[in-house]
Amino acid sequence: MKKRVEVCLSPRDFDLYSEGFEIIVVIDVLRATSAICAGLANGVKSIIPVDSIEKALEYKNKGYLVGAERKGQVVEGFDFGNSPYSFMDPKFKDKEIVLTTTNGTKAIEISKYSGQVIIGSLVNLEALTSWLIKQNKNVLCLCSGWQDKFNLEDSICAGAIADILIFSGNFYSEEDSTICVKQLYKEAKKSPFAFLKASSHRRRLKKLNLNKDIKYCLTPNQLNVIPYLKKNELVSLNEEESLF
Ligand code: 3SL
Repeated sequence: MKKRVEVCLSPRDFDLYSEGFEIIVVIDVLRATSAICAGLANGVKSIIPVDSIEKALEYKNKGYLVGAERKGQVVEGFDFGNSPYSFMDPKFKDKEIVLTTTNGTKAIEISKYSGQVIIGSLVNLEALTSWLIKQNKNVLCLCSGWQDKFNLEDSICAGAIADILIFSGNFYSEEDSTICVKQLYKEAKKSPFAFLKASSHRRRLKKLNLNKDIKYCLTPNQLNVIPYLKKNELVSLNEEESLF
């Protein structure tokens, strides 16, 4: 029997979609889920996502390396922010680090009680979709958006996941949100970077001189990593491991 894949366009709508999905793919292409993939692919042991600066501070006071981003910038007093390049720093190798971001870590927090959280982005699109096709589970893609608003980059990534899963023949969808993002992805597929030129978050990050991060995050299929939430930590799934 075919499984279902659907897309929730904003964390604000999550309650409308959250039932009946064993897997929740949290997507925050610019930049949280791309940074998480980059970190785990480059040897970070685990990443503890937290949804507030207060919780992040508690970890910092216990001696953890803690990243904190709000509105695209590193929060004063923290070790790093949300750039995928910070996560590639050899000093993070084999470390358990903590991260809080404006939207991505909040989306992880709200979804963790509804299904197995998996981290998705354009950078791990191929690895992620090949794995999802093999699981035989209902999949919900949750777009982190920007402060509860729809955004283009998470939507095209969700569209790509839904499109690839449905094309495999093992999945179907029913929701208009899923049809809509599949169409967007078809428009964006040739060059996500060019397609997103006018998007609000690309403009926001460009103003902060983060073009290098944008290029990295919008380049599909660079990493063979599938981060998943294990208790309260994001870790990389290894090939022999089965989650269900
Ligand atoms: O909202 C988030 O979680 C971040 O990814 C936003 S930013 O790209 O770091 O500005």
